[in-house]
Amino acid sequence: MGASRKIAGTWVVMVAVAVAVLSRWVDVAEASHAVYEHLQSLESSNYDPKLRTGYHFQPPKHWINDPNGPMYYNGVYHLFYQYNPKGAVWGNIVWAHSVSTDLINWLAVEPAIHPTEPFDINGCWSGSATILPGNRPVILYTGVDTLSRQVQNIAFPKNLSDPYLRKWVKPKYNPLIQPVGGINASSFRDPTTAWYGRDGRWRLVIGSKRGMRGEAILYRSRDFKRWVKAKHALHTAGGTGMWECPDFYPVSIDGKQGLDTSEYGEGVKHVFKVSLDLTRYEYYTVGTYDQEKDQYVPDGASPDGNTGLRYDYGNFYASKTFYDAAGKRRILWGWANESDSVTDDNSKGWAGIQVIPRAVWLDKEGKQLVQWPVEEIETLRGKQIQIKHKIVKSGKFFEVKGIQTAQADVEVIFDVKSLEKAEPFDPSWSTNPQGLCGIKGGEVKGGVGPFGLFVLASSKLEERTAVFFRVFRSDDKHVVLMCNDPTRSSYKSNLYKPTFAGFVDVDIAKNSKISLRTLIDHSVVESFGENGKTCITSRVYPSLAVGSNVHLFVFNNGAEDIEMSQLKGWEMKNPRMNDGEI
Ligand code: DQQ
Repeated sequence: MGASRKIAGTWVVMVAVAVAVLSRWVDVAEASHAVYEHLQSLESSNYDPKLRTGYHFQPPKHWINDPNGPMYYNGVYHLFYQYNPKGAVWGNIVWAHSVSTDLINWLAVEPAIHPTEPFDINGCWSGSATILPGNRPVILYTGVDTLSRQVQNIAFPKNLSDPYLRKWVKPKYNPLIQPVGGINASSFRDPTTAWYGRDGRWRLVIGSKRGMRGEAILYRSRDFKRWVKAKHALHTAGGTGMWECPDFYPVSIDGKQGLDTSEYGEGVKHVFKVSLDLTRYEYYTVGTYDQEKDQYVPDGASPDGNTGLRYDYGNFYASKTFYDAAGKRRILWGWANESDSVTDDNSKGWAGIQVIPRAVWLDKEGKQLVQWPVEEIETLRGKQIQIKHKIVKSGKFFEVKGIQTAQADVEVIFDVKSLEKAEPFDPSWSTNPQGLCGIKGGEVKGGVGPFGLFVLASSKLEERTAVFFRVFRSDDKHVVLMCNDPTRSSYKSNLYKPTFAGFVDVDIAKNSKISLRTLIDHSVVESFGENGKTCITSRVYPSLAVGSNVHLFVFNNGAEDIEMSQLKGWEMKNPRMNDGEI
């Protein structure tokens, strides 16, 4: 069978495959997370530090999932997140809470929301923060009530003069919004940040589904207390299943500056993102929001569903953005689950991290977003090396020496001198970059590429994760694939080691150069292709390439020589990471 036929597939087949592959740790049911009752409250006797991240957001122990209600308030960044205080698998969820003044150093404060009331006694699930006029922050979250219905609740800070907003109160008039009028009570969750319309009404959406149609159900309110369901959803799409963690926000058509969630009008486009429970990946569209009709319509080039655009083509889910009024930017947080086995998660005593927060803005051409790690992360850069103008010959690799790279930030620019040997591109590959990377991984020789980095590698390359580009020639242009191939990342066999990939929207024939930045942190590799146009996060668990035995290589498995015009690498220091409560 031809390669193209192998990876061609309909929506249904792709979903079925994704579900089958992912169901080894994900229960694709209405609860959306696998439930391991016997492990939920099992304290680990040790908290294995070996592959813990050094500068990614992580509590000292136990399970974390979705980032919740990120906000900037009176000089402090707040990050809440779904947390199991008793074990390293999903369960017993509370809204854990950390604060920071720089998005890098975090202090843990007490959890903000616990299941205590009839309207949330069976779960305090994801939600968002909104800053109301008069500088008053509120949280909207999903509660699972005594009848196991998903309802939407509100919570307020108890004391606005506490700089860390440690205590939160839930008014007795909760729940604010209930699943009535035909709404499926077990598929009704994750309220967005609210936005304020020109007609004096607040709006928010809640993720849901009707049959297999994903829905963003819209509610309006004048007083933030009484919410009325709109006649039409803000947006829906057939065949996409449950929409978890919707996010809806404006972006400027010009420049990197972020916009407050209520901005509307000239010079503004909108972004709508959902986390698809069916595939456990996220997709977004860029489009137009008509506030009179309260409808969002994606642009033509921006498909809904699993062929659409992704913030990140790797292990990244349940993300949420917020407007950072201090930095005048929109910041994205996303959750990277483990790819390790549940037994190993349990014996490590920890599971899940948040990726490095990223500034996000609309690309110049208006068709996609661009993301870049917040600049504050650069304050962690320590010892540096730089290499310039090195030819990487066909089939060769070399080691980057001079810094430790278990915890590093690496920026590299490749110069592609000739595209003559680029492999032909089969058009049927165009909707499945991940499948293409699966058959043309880092070891498979090509024409122009694969070229890139072997990160978290052992000294003799027995273990390595390949992050690379591969250039194809199609009828009228060149197609650039960016790929993360962890198939040789570890000797351990019980790991989930999928190849992850996305295409990079770059005119390589015109530019000739392409850039790659990779944040390496023990068991996570976060890569940004062509200045943040395509991003891939991958979790890996080497057994040899650990600590001071981690190496970094540049490789080229293509027939064409490549010039590495520049490589800069920095060791990354440890920030304060939730090491004790305030
Ligand atoms: N996680 C939360 C839900 C959300 C899901 C529960 C997404 O609110 O839909 O922990 O990961």
